[in-house]
Amino acid sequence: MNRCVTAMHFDIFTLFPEAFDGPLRCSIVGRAIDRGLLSVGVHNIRDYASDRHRVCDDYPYGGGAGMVLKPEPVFVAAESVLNWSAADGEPPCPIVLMTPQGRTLTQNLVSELAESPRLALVCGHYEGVDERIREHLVTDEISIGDYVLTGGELPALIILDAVSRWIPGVLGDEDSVQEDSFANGLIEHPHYTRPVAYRDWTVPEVLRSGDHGEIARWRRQQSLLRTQQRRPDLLERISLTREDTKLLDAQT
Ligand code: 9D3
Repeated sequence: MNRCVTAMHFDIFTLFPEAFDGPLRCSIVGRAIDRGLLSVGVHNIRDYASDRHRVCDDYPYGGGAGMVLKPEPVFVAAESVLNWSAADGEPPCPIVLMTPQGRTLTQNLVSELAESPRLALVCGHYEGVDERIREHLVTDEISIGDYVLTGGELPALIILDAVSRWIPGVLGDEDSVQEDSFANGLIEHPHYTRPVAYRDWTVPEVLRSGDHGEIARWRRQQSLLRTQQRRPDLLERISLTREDTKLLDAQT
């Protein structure tokens, strides 16, 4: 499957750079940065505004509610950080605009983004961005789902988080990125750890049997059943083996 060959670099363009301070220091992403597998430049769009008050938004032509992100600071920020000019044509890496009108993020799209060694993410934070940013600067527009947020900062962090998992060495176990839910089109089986009995609730016998064939079958069956119950849409998109059909039928 698609995975990138080396470390990755992200450039994030935002009016709220402080939104990235905490998340980039935590957990797996924080460790990936410490280990040099991932590097992130967080760029304040406001630093690239040319007027005295460094204004980045303005009223919409034609009227209406809300403010619109001005083109100039965004173009100047992206062009200087990427060391490129929009007049030259193709940018050196994908420039992704975070917007509710974009393609919905999926694990497939994440794995495609992970093929690029460098990604630029532009976060809007107003009712909209000037259309010329879409037409002449960005190469992709992505939404993280059908709900309304206050800006593109959390969506950018979500893309960074999901893509980071595809960088070799970021996850402890190199195979887990492939094994994960959605990679095989099913949701996960239940997990248990010690103690074997918590209050009155015990761990299923099969998981303690030591019979790895039986355990794999049980887990597959649980994945199939859960997917059927909770995400029938996922089940329709994969082809079940005869064994899968048997496991599903055995339960009903
Ligand atoms: C009235 C039209 N609104 C769109 C639903 C305007 C609007 C509201 C909120 C425009 C931008 C925003 C802020 N959201 C994002 O920038 C955003 C977002 C989101 O709200 N949901 C899912 N994915 C994303 S990516 C960026």
